[in-house]
Amino acid sequence: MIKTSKKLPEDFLWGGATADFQFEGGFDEGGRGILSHDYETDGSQEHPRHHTLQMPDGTIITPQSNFKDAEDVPEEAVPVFVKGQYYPSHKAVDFYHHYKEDIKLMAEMGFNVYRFSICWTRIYPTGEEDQPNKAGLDFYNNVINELKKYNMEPLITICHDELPMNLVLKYGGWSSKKVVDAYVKYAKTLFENFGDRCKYWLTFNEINAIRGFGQLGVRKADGKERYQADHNMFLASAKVVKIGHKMMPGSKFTAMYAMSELYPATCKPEDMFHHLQEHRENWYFIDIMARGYYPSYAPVIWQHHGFDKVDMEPEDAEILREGQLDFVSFSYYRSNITKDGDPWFNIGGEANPYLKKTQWGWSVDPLGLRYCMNEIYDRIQKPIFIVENGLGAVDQADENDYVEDDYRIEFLQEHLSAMADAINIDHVPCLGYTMWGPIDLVSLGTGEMKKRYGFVYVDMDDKGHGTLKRTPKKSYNWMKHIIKTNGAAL
Ligand code: BGP
Repeated sequence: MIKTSKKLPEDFLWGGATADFQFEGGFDEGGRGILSHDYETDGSQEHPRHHTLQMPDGTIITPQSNFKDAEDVPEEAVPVFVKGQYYPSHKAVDFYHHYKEDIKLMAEMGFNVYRFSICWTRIYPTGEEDQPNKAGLDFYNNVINELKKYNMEPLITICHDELPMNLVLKYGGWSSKKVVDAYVKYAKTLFENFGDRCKYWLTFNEINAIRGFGQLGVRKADGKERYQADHNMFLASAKVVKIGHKMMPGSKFTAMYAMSELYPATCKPEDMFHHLQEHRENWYFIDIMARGYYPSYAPVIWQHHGFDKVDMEPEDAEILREGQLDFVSFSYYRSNITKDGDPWFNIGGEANPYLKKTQWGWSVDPLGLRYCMNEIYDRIQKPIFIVENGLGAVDQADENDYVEDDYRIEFLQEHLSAMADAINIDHVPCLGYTMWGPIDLVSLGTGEMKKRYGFVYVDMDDKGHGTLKRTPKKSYNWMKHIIKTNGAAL
């Protein structure tokens, strides 16, 4: 068989992706306001949200010890900081003070794109000020200028699962149209200040996957409340896309979806049909935002979640139509399985007997990446962009902080090859690839440092101790070579 070339198109964008609260630190510097993520206190995944809370009489309560589920938390409890407790988002790996060094490391690897999120509360500390915070604008201006120095294209996530805490406490997050207005004002400020140098914009991270923080800030949203909040986010995104196109001719917009590829457990027709329905839980978001209207199957989903319809204003359809995305971006870490008779939500990838698993039980499925690239493009017919992918692993550093991460090289080799096949053999137009966490950062799911993704090791532990020294891993030079050959060496 002839070996198909893995060489990618000349203008392919190679890079990495980060989120502000997992990377920046400096949480109380430069006038930054309090963010919903600042209250996440531990790595327990058993409880939807991990805030330490305070009752109006001053009593401190913690969801971990007092409540089975976020719904059981009294409405009047508000999140508080507890002195001496370590909060990962406060320090993270301190990109705030290391951005020059970090961007240089990325540039030396050959990156020509860097996806990062802007921290909403650095720009508007409460979300409600009339004027933006100058120190916040200065910080991101410096970051963008530094990227431009190395000819790296910024890909900006406007909102990565976060909200200014003030908007959470005052309005209940995305349940309120006030938050839509606050987001539009915030995005316009970004376009005014950075639009001359930034072409690629991403309105929301993993919009189909967020619950709680991302929508309501401190409480898990479900049923109609959740879908109503999603509707407000769709409107917010569409409004901003329209404004952005006008303010920045040639700008390109996307939103980002969590795309675990889904497989039916068997070829039993009932499993297949169940798979179709469950798959639509993801398509719902992509279809609405990329095609600009609610799909015909939407009522099936609503009814499944216990309500008849999402409330909409007469003008909403037009807003969605005018604010369609230019390309579709997604994260891909694993595949999962659906099965008739199991709850609506899919069962984990660990159930797939054909696949290896990561240390966190995530299935390793490179062909699933090629499959979903094809699937998205077949459906939407707009270019795609893989904006997150990678292997979270426990890295063992030697006395010089050097990590021989052959397992990461193997993971990337397989996934990048699958991506190249989707582009070269299947003719899927793909703008680029940004590996998640190119420099080690705090894990979103576990809140820990020990789950690392990077090409660069950062000396920092789960409790916030470490020198923050950056040391390239073995995968750093491997990736550098792949980028240098534009994929041909895969
Ligand atoms: C995605 C998020 C990222 C990120 C990544 C890896 O869902 O957009 O913020 O952290 O997943 O997940 P984790 O950190 O849990 O391994």
